[in-house]
Amino acid sequence: MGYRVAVVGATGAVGREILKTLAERDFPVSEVVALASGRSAGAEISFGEKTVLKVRDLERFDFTGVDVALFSPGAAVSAIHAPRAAAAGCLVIDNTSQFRMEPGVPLVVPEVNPHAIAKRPKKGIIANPNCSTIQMVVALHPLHDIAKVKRVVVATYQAVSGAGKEAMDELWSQTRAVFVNDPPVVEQFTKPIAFNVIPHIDRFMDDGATKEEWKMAVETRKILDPDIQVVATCVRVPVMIGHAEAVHVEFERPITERQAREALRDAPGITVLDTRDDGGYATPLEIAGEDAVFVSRIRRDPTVPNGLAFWCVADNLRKGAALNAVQIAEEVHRNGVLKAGGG
Ligand code: 11C
Repeated sequence: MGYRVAVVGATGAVGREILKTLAERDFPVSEVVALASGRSAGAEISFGEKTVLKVRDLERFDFTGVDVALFSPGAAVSAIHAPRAAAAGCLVIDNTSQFRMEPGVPLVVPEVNPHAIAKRPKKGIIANPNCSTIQMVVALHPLHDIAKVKRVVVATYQAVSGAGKEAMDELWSQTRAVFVNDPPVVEQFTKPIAFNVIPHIDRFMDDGATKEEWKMAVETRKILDPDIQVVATCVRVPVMIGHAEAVHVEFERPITERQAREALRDAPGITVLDTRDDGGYATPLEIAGEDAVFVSRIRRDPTVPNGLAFWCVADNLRKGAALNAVQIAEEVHRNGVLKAGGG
């Protein structure tokens, strides 16, 4: 038994990672269809070591008979084609920001709220959270179970791959330009990203926060607990893959460092790397390609009652996007919500 699976946005950084993740894991697949815009139609893309898929035009594709579609084409494209796929009977797992906060659309991190997809959603769409939210809620969840998170202050250090393949190319070409004394060409970001950091991800909102910062707050509340207060500062850094976060948490009840460390160690999807000596913490460069959320620098925050601080790092293309989406597919397969041949 296997599912007919569509990957939408297959030629993008996340789409490619979804194909790679699907091929690596045990998700039962009978056929994979790679879809992208008409511009990419006809291009060839690998699925595993032996299969080459010909990319098909999303606009002309009929989703009838496709069991599950993993979408990562950009919010505007998902807005049109995800409901079309769902109306054809396909279960959509959407990685864009388009549907995340819509009532009736579950927003899911399988380690945290698998119960949100115990039934097939009426709209036929399950949303994958933003990458910076996913890794934070994976780390907060076991601590929340012990002492109830009240407030989070977080600063992010986000890799350029979060902004797509062209952004990765821009970091590369600007870095090279510095060495050969060429002026940097700035297209994907507001300022040069090579040898710089930029405190601006996604658009500005009326209150002065950016939409990336807003997403971290509202998505955390939808996934973990509607009472949690979050204030974020999201920063783009000249790193190719791997988002890092400095997280400061205030809890309702006391929690010791030792309790936190043990809970994090026992939690699914987390690796604690925290030896309090030179190099005894995770950094993006060494965790790119890994599935886990890495937690380091766990310590008490003495400036608030019941405070803890930690550092967490994850591969934003994998756990932050493709892997989480595939884990959602695995969960609906495991719990019987997904059925081959429709339903
Ligand atoms: C970034 N977190 O690093 C963003 C990418 O809402 O799905 C994901 C944007 C989103 O730029």
